[in-house]
Amino acid sequence: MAKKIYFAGSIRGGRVDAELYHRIITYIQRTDVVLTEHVGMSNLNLIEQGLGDARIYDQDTAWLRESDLLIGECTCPSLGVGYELAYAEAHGIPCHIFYDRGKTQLSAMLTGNPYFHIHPYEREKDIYPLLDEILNR
Ligand code: 6K6
Repeated sequence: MAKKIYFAGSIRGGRVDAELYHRIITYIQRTDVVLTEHVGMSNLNLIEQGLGDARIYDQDTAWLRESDLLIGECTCPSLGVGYELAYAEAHGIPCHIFYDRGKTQLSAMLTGNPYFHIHPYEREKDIYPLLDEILNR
């Protein structure tokens, strides 16, 4: 059965990796459901204007609670993604964190927590076989 995946990536923390998020989301969608497809959208500024922050928080925390797995791309630091990771941990949702080791040093609050499955990568192409394993393909 298709799994429900909460994909977490930076929004207000910066959109430098938005196209990468889109490619990862599209890859996951080959077999599974991504609850947070909007994280990879390029026209986010326009869409974001229409939504209140309280609604965003309520919707995202509800999606987190119903998700089977969180997959985060954390190269671009984001307070919201950090919050989502802690929220997912508190609700027992498995979390897989990807980051480009050549571009950033991940927070010790993530690398130091054995709850999180951390996947440093050097090239984007390294991400996809790991996703296959995580998604049991
Ligand atoms: C609607 C469509 C696209 O964007 C919106 C409105 N904004 C948000 N909608 C849904 N989730 C959001 C929005 N802004 C932040 N988030 C959540 O926080 C996402 O799930 C991201 O993983 C994370 C990003 O946090 P920041 O601190 O970088 O914004």
